[in-house]
Amino acid sequence: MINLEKLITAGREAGLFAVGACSAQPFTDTKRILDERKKAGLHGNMQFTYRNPERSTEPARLLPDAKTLVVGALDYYLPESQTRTSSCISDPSGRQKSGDTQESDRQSYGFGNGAGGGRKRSGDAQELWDEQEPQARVAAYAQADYYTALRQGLEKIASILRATGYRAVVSADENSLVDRAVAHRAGIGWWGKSASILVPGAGSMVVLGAVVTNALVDYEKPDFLPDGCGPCRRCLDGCPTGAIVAPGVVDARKCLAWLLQLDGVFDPRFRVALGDRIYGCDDCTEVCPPNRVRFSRARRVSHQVQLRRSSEMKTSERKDNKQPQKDAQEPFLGNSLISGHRTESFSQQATQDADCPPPRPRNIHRTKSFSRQATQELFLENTSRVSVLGLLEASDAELMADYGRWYIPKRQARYLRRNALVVLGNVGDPSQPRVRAAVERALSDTDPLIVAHAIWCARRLELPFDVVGLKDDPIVAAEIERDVPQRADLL
Ligand code: B12
Ligand code: SF4
Ligand code: SF4
Repeated sequence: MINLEKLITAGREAGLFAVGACSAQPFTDTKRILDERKKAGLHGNMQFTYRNPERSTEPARLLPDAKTLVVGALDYYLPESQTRTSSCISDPSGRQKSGDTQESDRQSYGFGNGAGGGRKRSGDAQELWDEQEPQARVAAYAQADYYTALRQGLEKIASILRATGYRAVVSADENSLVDRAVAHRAGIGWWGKSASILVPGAGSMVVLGAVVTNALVDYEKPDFLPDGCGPCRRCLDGCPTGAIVAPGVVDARKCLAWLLQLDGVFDPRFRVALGDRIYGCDDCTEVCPPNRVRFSRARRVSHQVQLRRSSEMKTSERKDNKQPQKDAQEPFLGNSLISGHRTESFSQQATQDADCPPPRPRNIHRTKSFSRQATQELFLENTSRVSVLGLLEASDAELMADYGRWYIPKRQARYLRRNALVVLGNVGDPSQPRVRAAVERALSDTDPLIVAHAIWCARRLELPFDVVGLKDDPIVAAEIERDVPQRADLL
């Protein structure tokens, strides 16, 4: 019998926000739901856990004598004012660092600046964006490789189990488990109406995974956390496409996060709603009060830090200033949860902060140059935004090198261009020569998928267009016939 507290300590030291445990019995309800939703078409042709619901809901398929699931959640909300504590991120050699996280630690795991972060760099590299340049948004969970950090945390737990003679397999964001169902059973969080698991203290901005083991762990049977949503239904009302068709039920056919990952023609009904999103969608996350409380607190902390810094600057010249300085980077939340037990309730009292807008990327640098090099640097530098024109100007190899860790349909770069053309139609400025050049280039592409979306983009930007070679291709012909909603700002 393994002591759960030991596993919790190891997981938390390795950066996990919450750790819990539950039995590895099959998830029969989840299997039934997967089958029902698949039958009703709500899966929108997704594979993932829908490919083989039986396999995804039976932990014993991963480990034949599985007895326990040790579940971990990694907090992926990184406001500018808060850096991860050192224990979250070990360096590539596995050595744990002490003290506050340094910028270099964050970079070593691809933790860019997240939403709104901005690292000062020297020389020209800081001048990257033109103020007119169309930008596309990347959802927060994809702004860095959080799954690697999550798996490392879980591996730490697995290594303890293995060292004690047990078998342990890590699964996070794979198709072998339904991660939310596992986290829910372990009492890590409640099931939000958005369908996401909300962890007290972190909200829904966590990624989830588990260690499947044949060890018996001495956890008390966890209770399901009580519903923390109450009467709130902001996510249902705030979803731009109405994809949350009932509390906890997402119709993937309408979900922008899925439509960006689906192959074929981008569903014309949702192109305008796509707005400037290029990967993932954060609307149901951003409207959610428990998350907004965090944005609001981060703003306050950031403001306090700025005030403190400016006051420190003013007093630094005074040699007699011996005031103790509070650590500006101290985490303002977190590590309050052990084994799924709540120490902070986030339900409706959170709404006092709920009107704080979500953080938006700042530090968008400006330049007269639009090189792809700049796009790439921006992707590394400020991973919440990417250059739409940069995407359309890059080669396949460059796109896959830069964005290959995203889920790209069929691993084909043309889908990044397809999505970029829809975004360009929504946010591009047709008076810009570089925008017109990108549309013209796409119109003369040899790939009907690109030509079809370039036609939509040209129409949306109210640019004249001419299709030469592919008029008879069915998807191009359909696009020529299509009515395209006009952009109010261009009228
Ligand atoms: C396929 C998939 C998607 C698909 C489909 C999402 C979906 N809702 O099914 C798409 C591409 C759209 C997607 C989007 C996102 N995803 Co995703 N995705 C997955 C994946 C690979 C499988 C999910 C799955 O099995 N869905 C099947 C359906 C049936 O599950 P479900 O929608 O959760 O349905 C459950 C509830 O309805 C619940 N339930 C039943 N009755 C009731 C009644 C009520 C009242 C309630 C509240 C619930 C409830 O039971 C159902 C079955 O378990 C998992 C990784 C994994 N292996 O588990 C990540 C995962 C679910 N995704 C994740 C994330 C972060 C996201 C996004 C936030 C990313 C983004 N910003 O774009 C969005 C959120 C969209 C949303 N509102 O769900 C995280 C979720 C973390 C969390 N805190 O919950 C996961 C767990 C990845 C990970 N390992 O961390 N995702
Ligand atoms: S990810 Fe976006 S489109 Fe999908 S359910 Fe959430 S708000 Fe709706
Ligand atoms: S927006 Fe409201 S209803 Fe939706 S998950 Fe968040 S708290 Fe629950």
